[in-house]
Amino acid sequence: MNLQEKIEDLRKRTMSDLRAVADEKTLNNLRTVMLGKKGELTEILKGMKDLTNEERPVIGALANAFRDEFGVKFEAKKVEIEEALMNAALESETLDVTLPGDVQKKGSRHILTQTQEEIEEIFLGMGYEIVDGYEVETDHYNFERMNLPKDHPARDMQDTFYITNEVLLRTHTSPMQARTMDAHDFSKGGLRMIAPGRVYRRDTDDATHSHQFHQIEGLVVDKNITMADLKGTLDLVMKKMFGQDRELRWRPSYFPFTEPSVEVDISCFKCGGKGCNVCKHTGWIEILGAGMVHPNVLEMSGLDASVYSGFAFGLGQERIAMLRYGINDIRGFYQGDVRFLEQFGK
Ligand code: 2NM
Repeated sequence: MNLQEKIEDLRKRTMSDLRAVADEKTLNNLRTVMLGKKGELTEILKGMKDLTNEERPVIGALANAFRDEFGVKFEAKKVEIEEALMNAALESETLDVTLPGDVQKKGSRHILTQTQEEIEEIFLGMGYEIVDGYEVETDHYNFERMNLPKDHPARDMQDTFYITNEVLLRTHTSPMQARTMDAHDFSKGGLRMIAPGRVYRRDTDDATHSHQFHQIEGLVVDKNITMADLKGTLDLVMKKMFGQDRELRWRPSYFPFTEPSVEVDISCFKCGGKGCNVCKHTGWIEILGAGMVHPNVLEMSGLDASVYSGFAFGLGQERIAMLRYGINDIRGFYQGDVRFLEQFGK
């Protein structure tokens, strides 16, 4: 077999091998066998220098044509293999994007949480800090510091869940007010805070009473705080919550921790004051209690009550939500019945 025939033979074998190749590894091996350092075509090209001047152009042209053809067919085969791989992957990994997805049922915030957060936003906007804290409290912070002496009727065993003589479930969020006043550095300015959270009272549960419920109490202490600040603040907050055309009615009241104390009513947001079922035909809705912080309460936090004064208020979250949404049984808040909860989904 002369060289020319050898090349032709190699070319035929190679092209046939190339056609048979079905994977990338075999394809690359074939290239190594042909064009690698010791490849068959490489050997032929290396042998060119031993050829006669007549042979060299003929064999050279043949070998080069073969190398070019191999290059082209090699690339074509490579693409063919890649496409086959891609098609196989597409075939085995088919995904019907038109299938309906798994519908995720979306929950929503509890209506009490929504109520609390809405009120928090209003007070945050006025520079108040939001403080939450212990539900298990000491007699000292829950009562003593709120100007409730040991023999005060509000400390009656009937009304409070005691754990020991000194430890109890808080009956209001006021203990957090006392704790925050204690920690506040009044040399850097006054205190503006609200304390939202769960409180506990010994009571028989019915449509309007629960042994645990939620409050928000507010407290502002600074120099020169007057009842005008209390009135202006609550007027603004009630209008934001119940509508700009609300009127506020202030009635004298009594709390041990404030003096003077007031009960605040708002004009009915449903009938505007004419009388309806929401306001029990009075035109007014009792909405919160408030007052000027009792000097004793200030003094017990180390403040000079002749220099500092403050106002405080407290409201019930359940009561607000019940009024606004026409909820007539407080127990609905705590039962977790989806039919109740989803009415307030946002
Ligand atoms: C109310 C009504 C009136 C009140 C008082 C205080 C504190 F800590 F300053 F003494 N906190 N909250 C307060 C005053 C709460 O709830 C109906």
